[in-house]
Amino acid sequence: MSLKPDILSKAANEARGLAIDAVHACQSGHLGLPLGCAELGAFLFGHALVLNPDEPRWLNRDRFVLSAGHGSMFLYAWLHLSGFALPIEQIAKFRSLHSITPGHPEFHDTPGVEATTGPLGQGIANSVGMAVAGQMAAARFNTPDCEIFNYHVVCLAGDGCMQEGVAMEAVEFAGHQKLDNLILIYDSNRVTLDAMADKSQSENTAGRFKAIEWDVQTVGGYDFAALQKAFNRAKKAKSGKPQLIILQTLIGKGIPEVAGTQKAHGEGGAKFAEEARKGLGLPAEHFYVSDEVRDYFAGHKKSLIRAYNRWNKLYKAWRAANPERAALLDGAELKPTAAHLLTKIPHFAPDVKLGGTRAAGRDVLQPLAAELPLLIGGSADLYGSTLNYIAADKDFDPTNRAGRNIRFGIREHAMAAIANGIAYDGIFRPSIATFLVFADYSRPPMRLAALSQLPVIYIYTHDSIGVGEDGPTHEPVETISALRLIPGMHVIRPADPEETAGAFAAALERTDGPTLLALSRQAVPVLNDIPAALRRAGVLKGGYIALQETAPLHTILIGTGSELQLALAAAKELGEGTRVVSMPSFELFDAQSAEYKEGILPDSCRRRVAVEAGVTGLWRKYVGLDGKVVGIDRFGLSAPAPQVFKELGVTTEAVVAAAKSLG
Ligand SMILES: Cc1ncc(C[n+]2csc(CCOP(=O)(O)OP(=O)(O)O)c2C)c(N)n1
Repeated sequence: MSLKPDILSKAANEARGLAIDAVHACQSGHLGLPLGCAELGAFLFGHALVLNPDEPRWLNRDRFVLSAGHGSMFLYAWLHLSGFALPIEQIAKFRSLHSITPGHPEFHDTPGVEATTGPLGQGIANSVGMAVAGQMAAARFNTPDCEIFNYHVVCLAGDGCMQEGVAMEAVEFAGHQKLDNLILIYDSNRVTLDAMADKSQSENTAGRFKAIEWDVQTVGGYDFAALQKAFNRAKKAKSGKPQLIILQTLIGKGIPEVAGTQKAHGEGGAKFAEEARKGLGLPAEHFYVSDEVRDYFAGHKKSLIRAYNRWNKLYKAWRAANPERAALLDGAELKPTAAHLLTKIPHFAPDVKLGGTRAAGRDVLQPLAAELPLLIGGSADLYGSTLNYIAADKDFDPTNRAGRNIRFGIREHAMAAIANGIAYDGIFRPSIATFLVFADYSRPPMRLAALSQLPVIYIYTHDSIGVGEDGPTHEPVETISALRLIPGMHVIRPADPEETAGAFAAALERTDGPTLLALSRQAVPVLNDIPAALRRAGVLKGGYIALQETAPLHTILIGTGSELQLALAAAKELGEGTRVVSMPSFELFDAQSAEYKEGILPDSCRRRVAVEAGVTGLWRKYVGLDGKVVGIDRFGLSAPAPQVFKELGVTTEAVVAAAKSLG
């Protein structure tokens, strides 16, 4: 379809009107970006993006990510105008309870929203993840005569996103990986929140991006022909580089009282709504959209659906001609059960000698990767330690887009945000790895994965003071508890190889949120006294009886991860009335029925001791005020691991003493 600047220009002003009215109605929100980028919105949603508003998750859609999530009214206005299931009443309910137009875009709330954004910079990294997924999808599913996947990822970001460290990590990775299906549009309006941007930045953005192997164009924000030229060039570039378009805009354009200043960033301009509406040539009616604009977008939607139908025909032919690839792609919809996955993992030999549950993880991962070809992995330069390399496959890189192992470099924050992007994209299942203590470096996207219910798997190793010689900088003590506090995050800390098998199966079964697997560096004994099937199945319940008392119950010891062995050893000394509960996952245990939980931790037995090599606070919910926790409420020490455990009092003797002290 040819470019229609006149009607797009009219649509841009009407979108400005929607943003002004919505922000005015709730007296909050951000006008600066929706007003400053209105022409870009008209161009993208009224001309350039390949989408199907009736099928928002169409596999080959262009992905549009609003990284500057505070400008959410930009997205809502354009999703509304272009015919997504976002009616005008929802625009009028912007930011109100139970609307589908929350303050910042949320993945599950609104059709057409590709990613939850708002924490600045995340959306850029999410887009990089989507671009990775797009490259992988093309490599694994396209055939020489049939291009099923050729989508682009388009991201709109402001100064704030560009300043964030996570964005820098991600764009460096994108340049290195030559992700030429990625178009980043930088809303360069020279304003941030508090002040003009030159108060906090003086960089040469074009120079910065060129230095990290991006192509860069600069274009005025209000010239449709120039926008089209730049966008087409970016889409068709043969350089093999990701594409940056620096868009020169005027923040708050349309409200002259504030435009071009930081006063335009938020809701400040809303008080000039009536004058602004007049200045934009809009009638007094609020939430107004003209018939011409409606007709134009209705026509545009029809042409998008025609293109979608053409693709669908191609897709059907491709499915018929490539049944194996089609079946592989259908795997994106499959929900494997843990029980099924466990049948694929051979049992470990009772006398197996392994270097920690991380090594068990390595062995468990391989058959699962064979069973789930869309499972991919990555590590932040620690494959040698995290041991999560998918051995049957190779690296993902510009010469091998089908590779299932991603070398993220030492970029933990971007790694986790890129993994979110891969999960948002909807085709591949991402897992990533680093040392557990560096979860703090990847925590913001982990929180967003939980909020957005993304099934990302974190294989984080070196999970305690068992790290030993590397010392307190590398020994997580509070990290596991901190992760357990994220609503919706499942944390699983298995005790031995069979529990590790259960943990991986539980993580892969989950499709509605992220799972962290906390694995040990140091060797752990194989807990052969507990039947292997119970060790596996018990993990799926979060907690289970690892040692049944043989006399009337008088004490319950609760252990997790590498400390379960301490509880088991202590039980031998404490006598026949002692029960040991293995508790690899609080979240899975808490989700069990009241009867199940009562069966494991009967209310009648208050003599309880929990042991974990970490901070003690959260264990109170299982031991109560009457019980005791053997743990570590301080930082670790640099020494061989057995000495550190002893020095910090995480020992069998300490568990025995704690139990005896309960009287
Ligand atoms: C990680 C993070 N830090 C701070 C904020 C609060 N915040 C929202 S918008 C903004 C300024 C962003 O400036 P810019 O990207 O230039 O947006 P514009 O003013 O152009 O709308 C800030 C600091 C945030 N949303 N996320």
